[in-house]
Amino acid sequence: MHILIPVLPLVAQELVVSPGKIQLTITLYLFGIAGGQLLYGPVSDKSGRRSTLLATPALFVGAGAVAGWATSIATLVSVRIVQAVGGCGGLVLDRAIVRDSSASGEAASRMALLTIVQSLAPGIGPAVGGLLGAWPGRDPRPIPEQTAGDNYCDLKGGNMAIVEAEPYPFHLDPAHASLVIIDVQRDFLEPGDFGAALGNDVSLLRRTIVPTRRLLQAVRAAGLSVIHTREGHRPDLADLPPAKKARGRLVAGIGDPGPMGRILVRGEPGHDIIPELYPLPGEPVVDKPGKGAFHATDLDAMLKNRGIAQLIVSGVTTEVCVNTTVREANDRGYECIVVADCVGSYFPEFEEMGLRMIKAQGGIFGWVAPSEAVSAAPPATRS
Ligand code: C5J
Repeated sequence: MHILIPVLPLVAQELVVSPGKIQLTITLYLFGIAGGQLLYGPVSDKSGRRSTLLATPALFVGAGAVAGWATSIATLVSVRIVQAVGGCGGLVLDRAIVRDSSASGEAASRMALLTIVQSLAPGIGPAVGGLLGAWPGRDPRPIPEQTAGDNYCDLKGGNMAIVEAEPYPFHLDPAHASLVIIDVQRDFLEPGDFGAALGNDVSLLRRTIVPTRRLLQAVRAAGLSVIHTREGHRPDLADLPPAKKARGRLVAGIGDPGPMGRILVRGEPGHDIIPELYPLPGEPVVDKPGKGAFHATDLDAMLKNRGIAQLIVSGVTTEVCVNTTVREANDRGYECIVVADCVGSYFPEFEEMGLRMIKAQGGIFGWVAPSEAVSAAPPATRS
């Protein structure tokens, strides 16, 4: 168990889960150990102590191997419980063997010796885990340093940078640019929530999480402002147009009870931003009742007050709120660069067309570029 402790943040990053979820791999492991203790007494009474003791390492190692390849938190936690049940065989059975085979005066000292030996593993486990985590090829440095390279410093220095974009290179002015992350809300992205309940494949949106985290970190480190938006309505639904409420003829639509509270209602868990991309204190969150982030919000004033003229746009969904916002921004005179791998749609064909519509006709609404090209943009004036 303890070998995992130093690398938990890396595992959380790889599986794109919150610190709270990744720590279940420890808590539920301990529950597995507790449950296993109840199991092995009766089993070994029937099948023999030694044969049961020899079978448990197989369970431990097998589950450990599967854990190493797990690609989702659900798989990782499940196999960790199995691993714990395997691992606790030794804890119960070796004590039972000592008790069965010791003369009455000897048992206590032999058990104490066992406890000493068994304490060594948890003692050295975190150190081993730390070493493995820092093994060459498993670089634990923060993401922006890995992805942005030398050029990143130029962006940080506030120099104009050239982003390789379509339909042609975009001159990014970090001093007057802001990252706008559209509607990465639990109602849209969480498995089992509103978007999924409508029959959508949320993994198509969730694939944007890792690149957006990288972009977010690079942009924050470079000192650009970050603005988050959330689509949703007042709890009394006074700002929900009846036409929007009626649209789709949904059994459970906006304002109705959903898997994470009332659907798209402010203050409800599902309305909030996913933990992986949660705003830092001080980063503005714009609550918008419409698809576009400018409609009925103070976003325009906020941008103008900060002297922002360029928007780096990410979020969901590409063809709905991202596209609507980019068009609104374009009409208000902002230059938008949409980050292709950081926007997502439930419909791959709309994703593609949504991006093509932005960059068509010489960039009729703006530019499109991959996140790497934005965070590692070289300076415009390199000697
Ligand atoms: C939708 C959004 N698709 N944020 N909202 O209803 O794109």
